[in-house]
Amino acid sequence: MLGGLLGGGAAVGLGPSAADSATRRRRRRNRAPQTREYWLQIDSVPRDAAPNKFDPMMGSPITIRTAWQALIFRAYTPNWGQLLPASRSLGRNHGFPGPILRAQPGDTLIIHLRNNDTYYQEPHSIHLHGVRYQPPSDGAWTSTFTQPGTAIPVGDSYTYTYDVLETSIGTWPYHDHSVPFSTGAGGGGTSSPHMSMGPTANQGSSGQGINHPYPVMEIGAELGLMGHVIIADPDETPPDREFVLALHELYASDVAGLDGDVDLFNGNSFLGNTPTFKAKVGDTVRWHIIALGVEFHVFHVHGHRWQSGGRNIDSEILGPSTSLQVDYVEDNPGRWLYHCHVVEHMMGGMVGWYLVDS
Ligand SMILES: [Cu+2]
Repeated sequence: MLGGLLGGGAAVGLGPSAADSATRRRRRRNRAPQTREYWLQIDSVPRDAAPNKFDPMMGSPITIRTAWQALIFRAYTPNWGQLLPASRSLGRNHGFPGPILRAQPGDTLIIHLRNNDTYYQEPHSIHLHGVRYQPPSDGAWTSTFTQPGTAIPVGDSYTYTYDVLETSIGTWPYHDHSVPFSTGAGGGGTSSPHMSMGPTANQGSSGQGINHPYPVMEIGAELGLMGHVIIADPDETPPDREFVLALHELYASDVAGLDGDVDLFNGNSFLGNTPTFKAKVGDTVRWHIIALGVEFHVFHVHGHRWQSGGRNIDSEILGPSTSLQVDYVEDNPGRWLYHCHVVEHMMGGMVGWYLVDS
């Protein structure tokens, strides 16, 4: 994957800061708070989760359908002038997952979001975990309690503002939290977990004949509208390697064009199609992992262990909207697998390569 963020990294010192807690508090107090502004746009793009059409784990061709019409967040220059290039800060900025939103405690985070969903023509929003905000920056739609920023119409934009606190340090998900497609903004609707939408039913909710009987909450996130919020500890040395990973599924009952459910790492499925992460012995490594959807997952890296809750482990559970930071110093060269240890998910494509040079 990309440069410093997803492959090479700056050569930085290892180990914890020598500063005591009083010095740390002083350093944080002395750090000038920043305003971090992002110009995000929602776009719709065709996506194939398994473009290689071959699964090296099973040694067999991929015959199930893995293409869908995705919705993605991407970051632009101010006033949505130009798409920003990939960078260590943003990640690949190709939408799978969305751009990394970064800040530090004391900062103000501002997100200008424009809805360019010309395919589904649905209202959308953004909802961040981990930061503090007032209700008008919640982005969470309900039919009975209406607020600005919960259902941005196509072609329109909205600005959200967040306070980044000490308790915000860590890795968090963000995602679309707007209308179930069949109801439209402010609409009603039923609550069954199944609906049909996508290329065969893409007329949008704005009076163009969409008539799904079973709307799904957070369907925008299922189609791809998700990403990572990473709030750094200003007293901590950044890791040499940062790997961002988003776990979720596409359900054939929700997404038109599929003949079965698809299990995804960063919008890709099956070994050789999913991201290949790289490190070398001696690197400090941090995985930033989020999960969305309805499934629970078990993140596992072969040949490695890390600390969690005072224990050494090599597998860790995460459920919908939870996140993990997995930290270790790389000590084991080789070609390794990382995967979800729910076997059905691994067989469904939640598996990738992790390559460590000596
Ligand atoms: Cu899983």
